[in-house]
Amino acid sequence: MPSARFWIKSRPAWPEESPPSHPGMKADPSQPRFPAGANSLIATHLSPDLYRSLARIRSKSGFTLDAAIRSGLKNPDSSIGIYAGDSDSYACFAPVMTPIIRDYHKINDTQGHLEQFTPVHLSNPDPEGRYIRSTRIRVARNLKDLPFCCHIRAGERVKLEKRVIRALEKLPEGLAGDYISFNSLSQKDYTGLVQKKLAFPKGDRFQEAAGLNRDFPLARGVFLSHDKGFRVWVNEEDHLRIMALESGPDLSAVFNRLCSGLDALSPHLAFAFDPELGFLSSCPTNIGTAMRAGVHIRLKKLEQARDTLNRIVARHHLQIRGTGGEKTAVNQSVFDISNARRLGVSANDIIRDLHTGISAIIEAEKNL
Ligand code: DAR
Repeated sequence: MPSARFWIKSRPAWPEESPPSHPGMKADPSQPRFPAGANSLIATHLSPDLYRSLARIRSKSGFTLDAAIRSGLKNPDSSIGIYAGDSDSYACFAPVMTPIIRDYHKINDTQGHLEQFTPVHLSNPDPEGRYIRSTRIRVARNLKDLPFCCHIRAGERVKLEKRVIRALEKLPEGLAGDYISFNSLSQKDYTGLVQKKLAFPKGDRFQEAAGLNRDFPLARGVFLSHDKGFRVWVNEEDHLRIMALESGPDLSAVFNRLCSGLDALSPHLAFAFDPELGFLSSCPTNIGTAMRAGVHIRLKKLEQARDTLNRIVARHHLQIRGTGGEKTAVNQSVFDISNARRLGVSANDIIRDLHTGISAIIEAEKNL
């Protein structure tokens, strides 16, 4: 039973409330106005009373609720609408973060993070390689002593990049590679790397509104192992997105490569972590394992039998995204299918769910 620390009950004294910015400060901070039609989790859970009780709280790095909800205020189609500015945001704003976390991750206060990330040996779900185009597994990680990407200052971002580059030099031979700082690239070279999917683009409108694109491309970059099968994004939505990927269906090889990379980096980087919430991320959807394990899979028949596909996906705790990822369309019958759960399950649970679910989907595709 996780302690109540993050589940509000016996909270420590509130962090010092920010003093009124001027003597005439209104006793009642003006209520945030969510766009018409907004049904994000922040719009659902942030009542006027709750806003009043949190409006003056500042986290240890000075982050405020107003800053946290900028994206949800600006984008009526936000699904979540709030980002954390540092580790402390999860404690400071727990009265609204907790219901959002429980709602999104579908957990109650007896469930919490499960830590298990060990190598696996799974059968090949697509031996003829007829369906799975590629496999990609990533985790989000943030350093615990720096503000997260929507609140970090320019100098801190540069410091973080240097610290990560030093840690990358400790990778074993099989994962060794090169770090490419976007600052060092011409616009043409940077755009070329983005088109080849070797570099990440500037954040979308949700991330823009959250402040994640500030100072771009300062201290942004990617590490690419020599075989391109292990990569690290620096200062995207999180301080680090650590990933393993390859063409084809070898889930075990990709999972085990990521496991090796994390084992090599973790001793040199202190990650933001909480026993109940797991690894802490900018977006509360990514806490826990902070893992997204998925495949790009071509399903010509199930594309025409979407209810069948949706039933199998739900049964195995998976989710469907478009070919280009979040909020994109499915092109040429290629679906992005990945784990739906990040918190309350371990990394090994996730890869097992993916393996079992993808095997069932391929069986259904064959039988249609
Ligand atoms: N688009 C934002 C975040 C949703 C989750 N995806 C992330 N974190 N990349 C929203 O509130 O809809």
